[in-house]
Amino acid sequence: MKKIVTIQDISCFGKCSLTVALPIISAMGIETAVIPTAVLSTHTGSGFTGYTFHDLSGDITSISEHWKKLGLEFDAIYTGYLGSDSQIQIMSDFFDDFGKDDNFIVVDPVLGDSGKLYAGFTDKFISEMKRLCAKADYILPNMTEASFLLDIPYIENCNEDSAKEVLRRLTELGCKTPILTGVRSGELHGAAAYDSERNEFYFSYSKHIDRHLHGTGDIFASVFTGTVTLGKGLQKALDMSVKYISDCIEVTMPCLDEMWYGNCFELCLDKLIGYVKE
Ligand code: PXL
Repeated sequence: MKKIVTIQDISCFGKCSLTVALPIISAMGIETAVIPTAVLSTHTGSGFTGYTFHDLSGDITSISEHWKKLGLEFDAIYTGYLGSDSQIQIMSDFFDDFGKDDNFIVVDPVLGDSGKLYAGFTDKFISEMKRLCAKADYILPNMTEASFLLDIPYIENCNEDSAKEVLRRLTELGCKTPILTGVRSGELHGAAAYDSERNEFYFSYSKHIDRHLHGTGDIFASVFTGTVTLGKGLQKALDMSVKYISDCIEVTMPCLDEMWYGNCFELCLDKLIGYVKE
């Protein structure tokens, strides 16, 4: 069995980060080890106020020390939401300890959405995140995150030409294969990737639905990491992630009143399992 370790927070309620990554990667038939970076009562996105935040930085280091003694190895290391500047340094050390020639690192540089930073993030955090991106094989920013990583204005409707330009600039951070989500082509919405070693661009789209659903980026990153871990290649990884996101949005739209804080991703896990078998 393939084995991924994913390192991000547990938002106890709100369907994002570990409560999304764990079921999705497991459904893809991949063993999922986790290191929780923090425990929050809810996610910090719009709609929730007064959330609790318990930092687990000390535990990350002791878990990693124990794993080193056990000699554990992973096919992929995938980080998501990180809670502080120092956690980024801890991740960087973790990459040094567990990164190998035959595994790969995915950094989802969770910073914000819809042109805005998430609560609590600072300029220092952004510059630390840039340094973490340099150590990754794949980074998966949305347009908001790309604009903060590159110090460029947020592009509301990013077309293919702009996406190519943003992707080229993202490689200057030091990551050879950046992926940009939230790319638009006419009535379509999707993602683009750039393999800078081959100088090739990849695109994948589905129907655009004009509604932001929280946790979508975490679903994308989980499916993408799982698909690459299964050895299916970059185009297939984009296609499966975009298709599954579209399935999730479609099942969530009829129950938005109840489901304003996340996606009903559980209702279409069967489709994802089908895509893995294709
Ligand atoms: O979905 C990204 C995410 C993960 N974890 C926490 C968040 C967010 C986005 O707001 O607040 C705690």
